[in-house]
Amino acid sequence: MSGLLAGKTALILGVANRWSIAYAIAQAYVREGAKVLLSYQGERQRSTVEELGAELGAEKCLACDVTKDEEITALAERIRSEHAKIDAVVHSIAFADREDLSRPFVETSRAGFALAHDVSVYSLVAVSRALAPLMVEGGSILTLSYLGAVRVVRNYNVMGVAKAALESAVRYLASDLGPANIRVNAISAGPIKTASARGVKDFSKVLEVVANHAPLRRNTDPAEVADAAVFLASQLGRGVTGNVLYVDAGFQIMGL
Ligand code: 1JT
Repeated sequence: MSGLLAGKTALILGVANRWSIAYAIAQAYVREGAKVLLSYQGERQRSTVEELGAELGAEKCLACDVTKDEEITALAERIRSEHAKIDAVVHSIAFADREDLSRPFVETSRAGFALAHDVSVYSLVAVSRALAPLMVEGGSILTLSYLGAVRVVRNYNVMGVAKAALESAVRYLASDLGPANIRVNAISAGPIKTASARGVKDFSKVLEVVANHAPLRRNTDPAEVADAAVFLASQLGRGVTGNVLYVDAGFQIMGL
């Protein structure tokens, strides 16, 4: 077996269920020969993620609520003592209050703004700081973004502002960690019907518009996001850092 990620250990944060983008990435990383570690948020998610991990062929599941510094430190310590090093981290985590994704953006509360940024942006900074010292042979840190970071997308609201901060954080982290040969990138995926997207007002209309206008005339499949994530974590991506790679059937290029 000589997959693109053979000999590498990867931590994937953000598997919630079979439809998660992180789940598709974990599948692809296992397929390419990586040893995959999954994190789950709390006891409530534990059994679900353990089941999914077993099904995937993940090595183990570790608890980590990314809003708690001590849990991030404990996660890094466990990986250090049990695996010594890590080669790739995938951050596929975001959260905002439901009401903030439907009311006008101008109505965003201070608390709703802070929550979205804490979970969706600061967590990348904290996880990168804790795990970079374990990337002793260099490494790849990857996060997930969306077009709402750079364009106004109706209802995306505070998440768009958070994703803009996330994409900027990718650049600053890439600059800080580049000398240690740690690359930091984002994939900006087209809209995908995950649990997060479920309940978003008019989400099926968003999918329909994209399928009708994207150059490839279809929506984005989580498996093609996962294959791009393999590229970025592998030797093939060695020259790419600080970048946002669109995996969106081309939708982002269209004007009128
Ligand atoms: C969150 C949610 C982050 C949904 C998300 C997200 N990133 C992408 N989506 C899907 C989406 C949502 C909207 C959209 C396009 C895609 C839910 C809450 C947690 C954070 O607008 C056209 C609104």
